[in-house]
Amino acid sequence: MRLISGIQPTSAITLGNYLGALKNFVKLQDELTDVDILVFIADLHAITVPQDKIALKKNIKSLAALYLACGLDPEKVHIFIQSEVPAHNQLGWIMECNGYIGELERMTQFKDKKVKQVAGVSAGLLTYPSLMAADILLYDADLVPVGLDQKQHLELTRNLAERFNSKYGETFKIPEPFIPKVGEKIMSLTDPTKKMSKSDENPKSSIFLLDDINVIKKKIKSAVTDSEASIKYDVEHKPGISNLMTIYACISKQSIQEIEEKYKASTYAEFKEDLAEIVASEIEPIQKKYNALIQSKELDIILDQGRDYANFLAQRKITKIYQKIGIGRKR
Ligand code: ATP
Ligand code: LTN
Repeated sequence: MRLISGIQPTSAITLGNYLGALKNFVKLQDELTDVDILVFIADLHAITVPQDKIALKKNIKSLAALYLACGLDPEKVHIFIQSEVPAHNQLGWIMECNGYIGELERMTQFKDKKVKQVAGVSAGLLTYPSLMAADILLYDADLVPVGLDQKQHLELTRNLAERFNSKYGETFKIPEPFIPKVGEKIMSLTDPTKKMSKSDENPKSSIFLLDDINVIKKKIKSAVTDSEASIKYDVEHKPGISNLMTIYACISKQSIQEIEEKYKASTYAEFKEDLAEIVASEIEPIQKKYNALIQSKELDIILDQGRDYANFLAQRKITKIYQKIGIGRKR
């Protein structure tokens, strides 16, 4: 069985990325036996929107260190940088030729991001899901742990794989998404009807794993809630407190019912005070490990090994795919 996932190095990662994706990579690594796990840094995806080259370089390295600091074990997981495995681009092109503009235009993320591009919408922003399909299909992955916002891209990946298989014969495994039951969509702290996102213009909306611990606590204490002041889970009518309860549940591993019971006589301020401590105690050790790793040589060694392993698998697969399609000379 094989598992693959990636995160874009578009900025420092948020608590949403951590609870919706990264924490689950670690959980699956610890729970599953006999599984080959690949986790990569999706730098080719990051450039679908403008990036500052110095910041991008820094974010790539920083994400690699965060993967390890959050608990990915290089003995169990192959960590690599997407752009260091050229077969992603090679299969990405084939997937572009196998997909339709109409289905790409229907992607919610494309529609949301398109309107924010002041300097023009890149063709890559539209074809991004074809590259994402390539990332997954190249490795015949069975399972792809992601947050809810990526579900649609996973469905497209499955469609592209099935379409290719019926056109050229059995080639790709059809992957399954793995979306957590709690934490699949952590919401913004300033507008709990919107997803917490790395690229939100308001820094108070998102908790970044590398934020100063006191800043993290302040952001939680000033998170938007309703005026009713009862700690009850009700996404429709009380999205702010429900989001904070989800964060609490993900980290403490208590159920929403247990949290409701525990805080039935408490104020929002008391609940937020406890949540701030819980989040801080989750993030503080991550930051300590991160600070030790970011300057170490270990990081480069791990990324070199990950690149070599990924290239070995990916090269073998792309050769077969070229043969199936009839491009090149090799038969
Ligand atoms: P950007 O704002 O640059 O689009 P992002 O915060 O949406 O970034 P991605 O790199 O697109 O982050 O996502 C990495 C992983 O984190 C994906 O699996 C995605 O589903 C998950 N994820 C992102 N935001 C959240 C969130 N708010 N809650 C849960 N999971 C999330
Ligand atoms: N599109 C994803 C990142 C990503 C990914 C992948 C996730 C790129 N390729 C392959 C899982 C598998 C996002 O979070 N924006």
